[in-house]
Amino acid sequence: MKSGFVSVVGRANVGKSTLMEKILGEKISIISNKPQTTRDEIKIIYNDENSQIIFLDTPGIQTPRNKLQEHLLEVSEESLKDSDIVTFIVDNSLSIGRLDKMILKLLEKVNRPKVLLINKCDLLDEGEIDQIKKTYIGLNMFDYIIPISALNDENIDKYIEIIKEMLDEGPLYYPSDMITDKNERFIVSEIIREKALQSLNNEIPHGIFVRIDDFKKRENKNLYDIYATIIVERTTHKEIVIGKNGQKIKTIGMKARPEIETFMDSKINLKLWVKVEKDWRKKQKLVTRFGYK
Ligand code: GDP
Ligand code: K
Ligand code: MG
Repeated sequence: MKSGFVSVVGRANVGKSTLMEKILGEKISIISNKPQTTRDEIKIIYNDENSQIIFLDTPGIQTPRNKLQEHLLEVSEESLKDSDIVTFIVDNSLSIGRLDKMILKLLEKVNRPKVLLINKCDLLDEGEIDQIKKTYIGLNMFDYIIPISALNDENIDKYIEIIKEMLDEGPLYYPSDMITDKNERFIVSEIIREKALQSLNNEIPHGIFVRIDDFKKRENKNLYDIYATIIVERTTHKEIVIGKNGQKIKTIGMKARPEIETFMDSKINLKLWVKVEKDWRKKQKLVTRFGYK
């Protein structure tokens, strides 16, 4: 039995969540066009007859500007140290950008085998892929460099094969039918948060948090009552999330409910509230209370 932990790092929007989703074939992490939607570390567990790979999907690394972002960077560093293999994902950019350089510096300190995935190769021609490959070969840091397209499921099987080859013999760390170590509440809150972000466009950049207040199955019924609160930073934001005549919050609920029903395989009665916690991201105490630590 081969098993072990593989951390997956890369700046926001290179396609980490898309890759994880493809590996599992199910919605586990959150996909969004906006950076920093994956706030918490999520373990994605891949199982087959003779291996178990635990992927650590980390939040997008950004230059820390506030307490929440500082915390995100710490999470990334921690999961690097905890893992047997490190995967660094970049996208189709032809040269190494500022944030990628920052991550490379972080990786230099980590004495683990490293795989580089060049994602979004569907947007590149052969010559461009070679050019990016050469740039990274020049760094002398990676044991393998694999061009992939997470979106089109290209070369992901090759990546899994290489990971299996590199891992040592090990135990079954988690029950083999477990797909993620995050509980249902967390995933439900992520679905609501994703729908809120989609419905709000850029009106409230990143300043929302979804708290599950109640999560109960009705006796003798395939029906859950789920009560959740969308927490915003400002009163003006609260008005935006509620919308004219409550239209916006209604839309968020309508989009989230069918997805939660699919995920839970059950009927859902979803009730949403909106509450202001002033500048919650700046206050470390609240960041901690909301479970980021
Ligand atoms: P993350 O922030 O690293 O988790 O990135 P996401 O998985 O959320 O992806 C960010 C955006 O890139 C989304 O719009 C994805 O659809 C897109 N994307 C991801 N992988 C690919 C790929 O292989 N090719 C292309 N063209 N787009 C991709
Ligand atoms: K994203
Ligand atoms: Mg993500």
